[in-house]
Amino acid sequence: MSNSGGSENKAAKLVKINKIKKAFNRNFEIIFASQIFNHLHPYNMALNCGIIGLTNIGKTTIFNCMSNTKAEASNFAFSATKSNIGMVEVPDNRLYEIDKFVHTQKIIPATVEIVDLPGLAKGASQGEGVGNKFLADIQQMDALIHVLRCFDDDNLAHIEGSVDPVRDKEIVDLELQVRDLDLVTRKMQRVEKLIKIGEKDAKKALDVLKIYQDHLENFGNARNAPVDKADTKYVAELQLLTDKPVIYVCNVDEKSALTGNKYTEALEKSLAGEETEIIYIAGELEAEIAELEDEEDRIVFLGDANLTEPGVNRLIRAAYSLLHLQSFFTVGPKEIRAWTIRKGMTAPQAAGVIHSDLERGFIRSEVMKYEDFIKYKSEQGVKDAGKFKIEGKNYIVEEGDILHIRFNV
Ligand SMILES: Nc1nc2c(ncn2[C@@H]2O[C@H](COP(=O)(O)OP(=O)(O)O)[C@@H](O)[C@H]2O)c(=O)[nH]1
Ligand SMILES: [Mg+2]
Repeated sequence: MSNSGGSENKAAKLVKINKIKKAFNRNFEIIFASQIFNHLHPYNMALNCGIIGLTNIGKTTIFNCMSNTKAEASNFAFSATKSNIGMVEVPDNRLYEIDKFVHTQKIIPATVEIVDLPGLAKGASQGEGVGNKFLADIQQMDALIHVLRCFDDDNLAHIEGSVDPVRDKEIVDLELQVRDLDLVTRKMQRVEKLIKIGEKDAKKALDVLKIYQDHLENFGNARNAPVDKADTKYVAELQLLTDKPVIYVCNVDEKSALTGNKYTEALEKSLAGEETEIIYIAGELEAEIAELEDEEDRIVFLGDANLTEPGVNRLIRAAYSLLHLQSFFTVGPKEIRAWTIRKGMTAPQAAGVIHSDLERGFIRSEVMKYEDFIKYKSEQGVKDAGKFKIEGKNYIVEEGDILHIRFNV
């Protein structure tokens, strides 16, 4: 990862970090019972994705486009002190494709929870704005959408005085890194005591924690720390903020919706080598389009920007996938519905998402692949082609499976 660390020497960096650390006279080790419950409960799909970024860069604007709710977008620093929460429908054309052959009464898409968090300014950790609450709120998120301002607008002041997404990202990251560093350092102190009393895994734990400590001190995010996957278990319970999966969203001007611009280029360069997703969204344009009542008007406006669908649709799907969620379908004359499961769930577990009775009394599952259903146009067609499968308790459900659960209670 590229950051300002390259030009500063380590001593100067530490002074900077220690200065900020002093401002952190708080105990961050609050563990949210509800979140632990969420992660332990296998069928609770109430995972959420939080929108983070500096203040005044278009977070609420983009949230409103995603959720079609009307949270207040305003250009006052620190105006938003509470989060907006929306259950957002996951756009999925396949539901409508299936409907062409089944003609149902109701189409029900999957949903994912998106949270528009209050904005952050540099030094928020030192009492400005809503910094402390910001960090506590991020703690509760399962994944992050980091929005960056990549548009010019002379009428809209930037809180740092100029448009520079790379700098903005580093400002936000630093706040999170300082808090993570604090947690890692405290854990190291605890582990050192365990080494003294001869606990057998403690030495290894300390070595791994040291890698995280060095990495964070060098402005790295925990998710990119150079440790083996198996060793990430030593920090798992800390729920580090910079370890959460992230998507970057460049809020661009209308002209750059498809191609990006000099700002998105700079950001991409700084992220080179990181496995991450970057999505361009023309926030203001999409907000205007979302206001239009008429579907055809929307298509015309999107077409003018060379878009075939709103950028937020791509963003919602990316967030869904970032949370390791996927959909299976149930299809009938009353409803065609997308259900949310975690990747890797078995057929009975997936059935349990519909209703616990279906899991308890699970006998078997009839499975059609979405592509086969579209190709052969009906259940009978799929059967005739020999593609209709009967699967038992151990079947791992795949993305886009059309399931019919046979059960008996
Ligand atoms: N020119 C321009 N202005 C935008 C864009 N996105 C948001 N804004 C404006 O920026 C201001 C702050 O937006 P808001 O969504 O409240 O930012 P937040 O503080 O990050 O939630 C509002 O006046 C928006 O109308 C954009 O893409 N282009
Ligand atoms: Mg806002």
